[in-house]
Amino acid sequence: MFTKVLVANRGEIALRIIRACQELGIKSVAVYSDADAQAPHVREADEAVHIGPAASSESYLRGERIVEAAKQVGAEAIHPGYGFLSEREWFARLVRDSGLVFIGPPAEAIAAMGSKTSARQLAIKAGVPVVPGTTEPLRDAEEAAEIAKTFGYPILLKAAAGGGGKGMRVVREAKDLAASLDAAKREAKNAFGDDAVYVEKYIEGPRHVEIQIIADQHGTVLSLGERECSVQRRHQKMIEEAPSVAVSPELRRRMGETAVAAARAAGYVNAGTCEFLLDKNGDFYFLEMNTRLQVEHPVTELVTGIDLVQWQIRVAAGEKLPFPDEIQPRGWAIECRITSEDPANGFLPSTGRIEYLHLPAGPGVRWDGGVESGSTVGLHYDPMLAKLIVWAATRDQAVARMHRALKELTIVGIETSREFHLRVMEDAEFQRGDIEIQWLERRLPELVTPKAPRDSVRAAAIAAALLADRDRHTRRPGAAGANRGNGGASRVDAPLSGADAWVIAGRREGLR
Ligand code: MV4
Repeated sequence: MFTKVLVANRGEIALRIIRACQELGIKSVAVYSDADAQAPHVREADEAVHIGPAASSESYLRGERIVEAAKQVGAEAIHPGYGFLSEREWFARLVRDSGLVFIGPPAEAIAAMGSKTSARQLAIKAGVPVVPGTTEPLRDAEEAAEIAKTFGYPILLKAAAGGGGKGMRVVREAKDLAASLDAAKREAKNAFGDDAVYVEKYIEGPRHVEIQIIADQHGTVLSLGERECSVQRRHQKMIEEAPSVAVSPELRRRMGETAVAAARAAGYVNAGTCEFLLDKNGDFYFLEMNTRLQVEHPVTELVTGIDLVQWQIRVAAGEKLPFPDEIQPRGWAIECRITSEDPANGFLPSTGRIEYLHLPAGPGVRWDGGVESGSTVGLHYDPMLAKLIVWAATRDQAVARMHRALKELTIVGIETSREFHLRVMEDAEFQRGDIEIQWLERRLPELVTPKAPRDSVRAAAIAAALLADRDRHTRRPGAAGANRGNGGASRVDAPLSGADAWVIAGRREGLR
C-alpha cells in the first residue's frame, strides 16, 4: 500500500480524496494555486505544495509541475480526481513514465475511450448495443446525407474528440445538415482542437442512465449499479440519484453486464462509468465511457456501502476486489449540486465571500463540500461548491429528506442553486420520477421564477446580525442610528443563536 498520495485537484473532490487517504492511513499531499492558499483541502492534507497562479492553465493543468511536486515530497501515487488532468492520456503516461502510480485507468484505456468513434468501435466489437451511426468521422455533408437516409431524421452530429455534449448538433431536416455540420466542426475544433465529427440516429426523450464499474489488476470487473442523471441543464448534471425508477433488477443486470463487457474490451482498470441512453421501451444504447471518478459517485457509495475512492486507491496499489458479482442497491440516494449560480438570473455565476455557511445534518445527510464560512468564491474554477447527498429507505423518503436538508442549508453572501433544488424536490413530476433528458430544459422557466421569499428570514436574520455585528465593530461612537435595528443591542454582542437571529429578523423585518 502507498505511504503517501498526491491529490492533483482542488475543492470538494480534493477533500474527498484526502479523507479516503486518512482513513487508509496514507499521508496526503495537496497542491494549490494562489487562489486556493486558504482552501480547506490545503489545511486538511498532511502536506501542501504551491503549484502556481490562480489560472488552471498555470496550476492544476500543469502536469509536469504536479509530477515534480509528487517526486519532491516522495509520494508514490497521484490521484487526479475528476476534470483537470483526470482524462488526459499524456498525463497518465507521464505519471507512469516517472515511476509513479496514476490512480485511475491505464493511459491506453483513456485513449481508447477518449475518442468517441473508437469507443463505438470497441463497443460494437464487444457486442455492446450502440445507437445506429458511423464509427468514423464524416468526410463531408454529402456523406452525412447518405448515412442519414439509412436511419432517418432526426440525426445527431457529435465531436469525435468530444463528450459531455460539446460540439453536438441535432439535425431534424436534410436542408439543415450542411450548415449544422460546419457549426459542429467549428465548435469541435475550438473545444478539442480536433474537428472530427460523426453522426448517430437521434434518440428522442430518453433517460440518461450510467453504470458505475470498478476493475482490479487481476481480471475482476464489477458493475456497482446505475445512476439516473437525466436532470441536466446544458449538459451540466444538476441532480443525480441511485437507483433509477426506470431500471428493474433484470434490466440492471443486463446493463451491468454490458458495461462490464465494454470495460473489459478497453482493458479497463480502476473506477469508470459507462453512459447509456435508456428509451421508453426499455432498450438501452452505449454512448461513451468516462475514464475517471465522477462527481456523482456518492449516490453509488450510499446505496452499495462501498467507498469508491478508497477502492480506487487499493486497486491502484494492486489489491483484489472482494465483492460478489451481483451488487444490488439498498435504499435510495439523491445528490444535488450546490453551485455558485443564480437560478433566478439565468444561472449566472455569483461571486463573493461566503459570510456564513450553515450545513444540514441529521439522519442520512452527507455534505461533500470544498468551502466554508469566509471562503471567497471567484470565477477561476467550476461553480460547483459542494454536493448535498441524502440516503433513505425509499425514493419518497429520500426526496423528503433532501427537501428538509436543503431547507436547513443556509449560505449567506452569494447566490446558489439551493432554491432551484428546493423547487425540484417540490415538483410533482420529479416526485413521480417522470424525468428524461429534456425534462429540466422544459420545466426550467417555472422552476426558477422567483417566488416571494419564504424561508429567507433565517438568512436575512443572520446577514442582519453579521452586518450589525460588523457595524458594532466599526461604528463611530455617537454616530446617528447607533441604536438602529435590533433594540436590545446586547443581543448582537452575544454569540448569535438561531433563536436570536430569528428574533432579530422578526423585530427588524417584521415577521411575515
Ligand atoms: C445522444 C442523445 C440522443 N441521441 N445521442 C449528451 C452528451 C453525451 N453524454 C451524449 N449525450 C447524448 N447523446 C443520441 N444518438 C442524447 C444525449 C444527451 C443529451 C442530448 C441533448 C440534451 C441533453 C442531453 C442530456 C443527456 C444526454
